[in-house]
Amino acid sequence: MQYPETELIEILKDAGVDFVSSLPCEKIKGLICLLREFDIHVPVTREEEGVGISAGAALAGRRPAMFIQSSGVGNMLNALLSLTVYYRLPLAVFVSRRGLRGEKIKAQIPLGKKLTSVLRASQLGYTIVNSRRDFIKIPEKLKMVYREERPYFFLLNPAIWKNSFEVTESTVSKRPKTGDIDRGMLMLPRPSMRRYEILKTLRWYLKDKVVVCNLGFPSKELYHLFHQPSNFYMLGSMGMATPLGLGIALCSDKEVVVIDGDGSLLMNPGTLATVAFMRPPNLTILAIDNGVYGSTGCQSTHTSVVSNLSVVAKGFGIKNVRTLSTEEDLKKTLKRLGKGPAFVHIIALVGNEPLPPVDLSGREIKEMVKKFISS
Ligand SMILES: Cc1ncc(C[n+]2csc(CCOP(=O)(O)OP(=O)(O)O)c2C)c(N)n1
Repeated sequence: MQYPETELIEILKDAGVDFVSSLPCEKIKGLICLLREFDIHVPVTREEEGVGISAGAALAGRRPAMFIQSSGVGNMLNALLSLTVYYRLPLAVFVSRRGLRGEKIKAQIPLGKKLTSVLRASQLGYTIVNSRRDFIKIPEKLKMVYREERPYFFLLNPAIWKNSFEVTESTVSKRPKTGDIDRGMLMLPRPSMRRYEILKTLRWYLKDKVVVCNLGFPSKELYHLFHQPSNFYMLGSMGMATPLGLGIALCSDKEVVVIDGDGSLLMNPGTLATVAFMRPPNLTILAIDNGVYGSTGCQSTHTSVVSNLSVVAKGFGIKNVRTLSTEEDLKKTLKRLGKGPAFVHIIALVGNEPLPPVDLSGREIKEMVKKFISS
């Protein structure tokens, strides 16, 4: 029997979709894997960016579609209304719906629950696709998108993908396993540790500091390895770990360490310019760069192929930038890091430690960290 993913891709191809962009959600990792079948597939760094790129593609005569998580609808709204709607451009947006009943990640609920209200308030049309049987509704609506030149949403229930194929790390990650990594003229050291091993090494360094940790597996791993009341676990809000850490550092004398990821930094890289501009001496960013979106199926990020975050941080004006990949270098560097703001770029292997979610509520995390900051 055909997989739901292949069936959906065929519907899109039949409708003449010839330009796709995406930002992964764990629930649609199989679907994202198949997007390479399209003429052009652009993996974007932020959903809003995808709206702009799709608008350009539409101007050049293409039929664009996007694949994102429902949280990303929040990121794209302004561009969608002021660009796609205002200029009357077509865009089909396939949304992996989160925050429904049974959602394990509670931070998905506030926007997830309001998603249809947000779309209605913005006068954006949508079709709810709860099961594979609902695929029958899609072709007509797709025709309408390209005929009437307007955006339209397809809200995909996670239950659709129950009988999907397995996606493994090796099918999606592009980072070479051996040898130094060549990014044009810029060599990066060969990775030797996964995020989990890196976090293990950091125990002594993180102790009694405010630690803001990236969402998904990074927070699960930190919670499991080294929970302390000064750890702020991001449970959602991709791209907000460094801004949150910056805000704390600017308003407190505590040492603040952000554990961020390449995917999340690429979603909101401008924050590194703000860090450089504000120059908080008590802020250190540990950028664990495994070259993938680790928490959503290990799809490659641009750092695994072309982009170098050390150069980005320097270019934005951060002076104290270190690049490393071994346990020994990590320990040595952190012992003599000097004044912040500092950006420690740690090149890492792909891989997550299978662990349960952080079992603290947002409110518990807030109270715990607030108390520590004011102590
Ligand atoms: C706006 C938005 N889009 C997509 C997601 C889905 N998502 C959750 S974690 C994640 C990957 C984060 O990757 P990275 O920062 O590189 O960290 P890693 O897990 O690789 O350590 C993605 C894409 C999300 N939470 N929010």
